[in-house]
Amino acid sequence: PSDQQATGDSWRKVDFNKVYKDIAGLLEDEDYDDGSYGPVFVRLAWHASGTFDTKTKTGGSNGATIRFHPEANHGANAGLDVARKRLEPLKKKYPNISYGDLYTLAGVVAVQELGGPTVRWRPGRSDDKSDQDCTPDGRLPDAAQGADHVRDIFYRMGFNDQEIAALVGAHALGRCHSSRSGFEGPWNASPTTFTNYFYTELLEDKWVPKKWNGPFQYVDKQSGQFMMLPADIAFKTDSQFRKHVEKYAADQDAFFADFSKAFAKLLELGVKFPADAPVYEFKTLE
Ligand code: DDH
Repeated sequence: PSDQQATGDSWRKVDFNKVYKDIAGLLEDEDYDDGSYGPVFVRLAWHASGTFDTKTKTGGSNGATIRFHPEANHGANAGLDVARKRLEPLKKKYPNISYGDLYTLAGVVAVQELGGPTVRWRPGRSDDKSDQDCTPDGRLPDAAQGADHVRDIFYRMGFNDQEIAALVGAHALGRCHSSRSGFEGPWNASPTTFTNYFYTELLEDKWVPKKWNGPFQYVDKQSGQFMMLPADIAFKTDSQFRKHVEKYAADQDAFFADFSKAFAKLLELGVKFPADAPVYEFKTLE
């Protein structure tokens, strides 16, 4: 599936409003997870981009190296083949779109169509032809660790504490799969709607260690239905992160505005866009 590359100016031939609609058409599937591929599309866009390193200027969504072994098989990327396979027919339909543009646009479509903010997005990423620029393992966060590790990882990408706290609000969406990360469960009761519930659940529920044979994680004491990763709990225990968490829990509009900016920045890390690349603000479908 990864044999075709779109490079150079080929994106100019693509009608991205059509691609947006076609991606939106791939979101719903009652037989998959909670009924939507949206959450795993958001995770694909994030993992394709979050490998960026400000010092060496390597990684990021340009090149779409996440398609290639060994990066595709890094532990953090387990399960993302599901999202790539779901999007592959659109690469066939629009051969001039690069994988890097397709994967990042899928994240934007999912955020918007699941009820989140509009996210500014630009085309112009080029596909690598081989695995030579795959990033080393370990550039994405390890969920078993705490605030220091989370800062190391996201400062390397060029984010500050406020932006990190805004980005992790994406954990309103989707769930953990024991078959992928080892962790299990959704963060809240509406995993296919983009909300500020990551923050409200984090602050309002009592989180206790889950009793099971799997990796150490938290479960809400009251219902036992929802989960938090050790790295999620760091946003409550670390006072600098918590400041932002409290704001986003109290003010969904502030969260949406800050998430939109930080997510757009994430998807563009390390990408050199042509000077005349248009900036899209897609209209959410009805
Ligand atoms: Fe995440 N995330 N993430 N995450 N993430 C997982 C699922 C999802 C961490 C670990 C995990 C972000 C930050 C962090 C989404 C979006 C984002 C899973 C479970 C783990 C583990 C995977 C599985 O088993 O299927 C850690 C650690 C961090 C951190 O340290 C901050 C960010 C920044 C985003 C983002 O999009 C901006 C989404 C969406 C999911 C749900 C995927 C799904 O299939 O459902």
